[in-house]
Amino acid sequence: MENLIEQLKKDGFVKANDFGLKQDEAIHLSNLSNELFKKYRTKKLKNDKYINYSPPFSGSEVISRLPEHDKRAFEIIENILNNKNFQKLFRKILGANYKLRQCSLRRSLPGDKGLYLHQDAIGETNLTILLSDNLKGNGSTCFLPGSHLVPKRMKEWGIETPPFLVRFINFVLKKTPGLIGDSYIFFNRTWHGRSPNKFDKEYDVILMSFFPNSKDIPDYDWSPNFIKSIKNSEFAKRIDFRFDDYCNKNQEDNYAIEIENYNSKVKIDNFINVYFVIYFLRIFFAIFRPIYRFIKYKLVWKI
Ligand SMILES: O=C(O)CCC(=O)C(=O)O
Ligand SMILES: [Fe+2]
Repeated sequence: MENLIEQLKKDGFVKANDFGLKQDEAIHLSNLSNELFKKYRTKKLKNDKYINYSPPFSGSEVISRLPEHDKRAFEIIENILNNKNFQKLFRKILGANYKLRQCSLRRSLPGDKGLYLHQDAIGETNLTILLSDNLKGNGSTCFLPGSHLVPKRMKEWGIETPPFLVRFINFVLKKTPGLIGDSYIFFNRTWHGRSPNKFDKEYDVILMSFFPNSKDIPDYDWSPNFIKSIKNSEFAKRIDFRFDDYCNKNQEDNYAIEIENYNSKVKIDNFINVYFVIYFLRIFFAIFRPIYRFIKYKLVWKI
């Protein structure tokens, strides 16, 4: 466990298998994923305010609020949330009152060109579970190891990187290969995207996003019927974002927020790659952003 945390703190992501997920449970989730995507595609399930389906876009397809769709899926996720290893790890990185915001299915489709390199919300930390065997890491979340410790955010530099450009720095990015049921944890501050899917096959994962308890967790709704049906569960406790005076006075220290405070340093084995990427992207954008703007300006004036 300590090694795992050390590696997570060094690289910003880590493969983390032992959260008690059994093989038959992983297979159930994988079959369920196939079933749900098929049903949504053919519009046999209604798409209301709480049960969202995002049709294929940029090579991937998403179903939100997975546990609302299937009782067994809820029980499997509930078991993970109750797993002692899981709880110990998440307490250590997010503080005892960590919250769960989202739990979605993401499918990478054949021909997926990949997702741009980016960072997400402050404090956000993901658990991702593979629902397909994917030893090559095709269409898998990929990372620039150690980049969570870079003081500035990509947005401040304006260097969030589209897939065509990611190709040039591919050799320093790490994919997330594995077998069905394997899982990874990552800080969403780590520069990440999705690798292209070059095979004629879909690759599914569950993405669960956690936050340290704070009043700044972006809002998220679960349907009232679902909330009623899961009373007193660990899941219910973790999706309850109510933030009271007690919490306000007893803000927990946690690593996911610490790394936002610019005090950490990229560790030596990641240093060269991280700073190579930063300079490559900053120079690229410095040269091409003005050209792009110029072309756009010219076009606008012609019209
Ligand atoms: O589709 C993916 O693998 C990337 C997902 C992602 O960017 C995220 O969960 O924050
Ligand atoms: Fe992301």
